[in-house]
Amino acid sequence: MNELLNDILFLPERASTFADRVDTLHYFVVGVTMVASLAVGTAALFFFFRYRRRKPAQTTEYVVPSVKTEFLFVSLPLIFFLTWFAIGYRDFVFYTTPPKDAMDVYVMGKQWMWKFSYPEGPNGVNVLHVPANRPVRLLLTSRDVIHSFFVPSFRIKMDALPGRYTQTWFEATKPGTYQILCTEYCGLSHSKMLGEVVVLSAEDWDNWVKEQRQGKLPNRQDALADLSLVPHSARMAEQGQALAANQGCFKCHTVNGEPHIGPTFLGMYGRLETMQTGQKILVDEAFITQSMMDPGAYILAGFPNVMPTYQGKLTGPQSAAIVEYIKSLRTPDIRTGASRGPVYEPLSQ
Ligand code: HEC
Ligand SMILES: [Cu+2]
Repeated sequence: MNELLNDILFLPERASTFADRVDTLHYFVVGVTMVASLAVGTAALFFFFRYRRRKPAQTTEYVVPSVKTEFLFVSLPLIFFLTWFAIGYRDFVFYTTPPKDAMDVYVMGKQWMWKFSYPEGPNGVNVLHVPANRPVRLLLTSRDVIHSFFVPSFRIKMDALPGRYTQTWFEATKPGTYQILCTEYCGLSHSKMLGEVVVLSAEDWDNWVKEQRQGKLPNRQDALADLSLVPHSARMAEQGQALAANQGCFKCHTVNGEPHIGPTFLGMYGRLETMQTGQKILVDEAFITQSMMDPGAYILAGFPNVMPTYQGKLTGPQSAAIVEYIKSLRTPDIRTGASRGPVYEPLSQ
């Protein structure tokens, strides 16, 4: 039945947990509107003939509709619209909330390819390997212009923006190969910016990870070329640590829990920070990246606005590596508390 409906509406295969939800709502909306427009069309045709003007002098009698019919005409569509909204809202929450145990993959779009890096090391160009039946969270960014990551069979689509992270997630339901398209016009070869997601069974996935560890992927060097500052074999967090040292982050940030000119990196990820404006922000990948690219956008309460911007100094994979490094400094004890103030009083006070 579902396959037939897919064919009628020319929908692509459904291969993620999200696809079923999207399509159910889609069928519901399309089905109801089709039935409704058919009913309106038939009624119109019927009225043309039944109430056509028969004599030149014929007049139409004045009709006063009952409150009941008026009520019916208002409430019936309203009920449908509200139901669609409720289902859509429920699915939206599902779609925007990656499960806590999701596996992270960094995605970088650039003219005209997709690069994927896993926190554990392996990298890929245009081919994303993931295990079936496991949630995967994608952290997307772009090296140049806006791109958009679209996997029709998963019904997911998310923009990749330069200097910023966006996220989306999916759980693939069956092993296979699925197409990735860029859906934001991004220049000359936009239409050739294609990739594929290879969904592997649990066993194949384990084998693939083992193979990657042994460095058998042919384009591995190529994918890591962006991280030229650090040895190619290092894991992402280690690469991040080397980059942070190289970029002078440790002049202002410690990793032992002590505040310095800036807040400590220890336990920073996942902390609920208070800004000078009183606004509270949860420190996630997007916020850490924004702090590096545009540090003046949000200033932490109790700290001076002295952090330089790293926009243009760090490539996408480099800032992803630093984010991964800061994430690796999670500690359960320090995580929930707010940052303490700086060790010195800022000059302006
Ligand atoms: C000149 C000192 C200085 C340098 C160098 C510096 N920072 Fe900062 N950083 C700060 C200060 C001060 C703050 C707090 C004020 C603010 O929010 O801008 C901060 C805030 C941050 C935040 C937000 C912290 C939070 O808890 O929300 C992050 C993330 C961050 N820095 C990362 C980095 C990284 C990564 C580097 C190196 C690439 C770096 N910083 C280099 C001084 C510095
Ligand atoms: Cu693109």
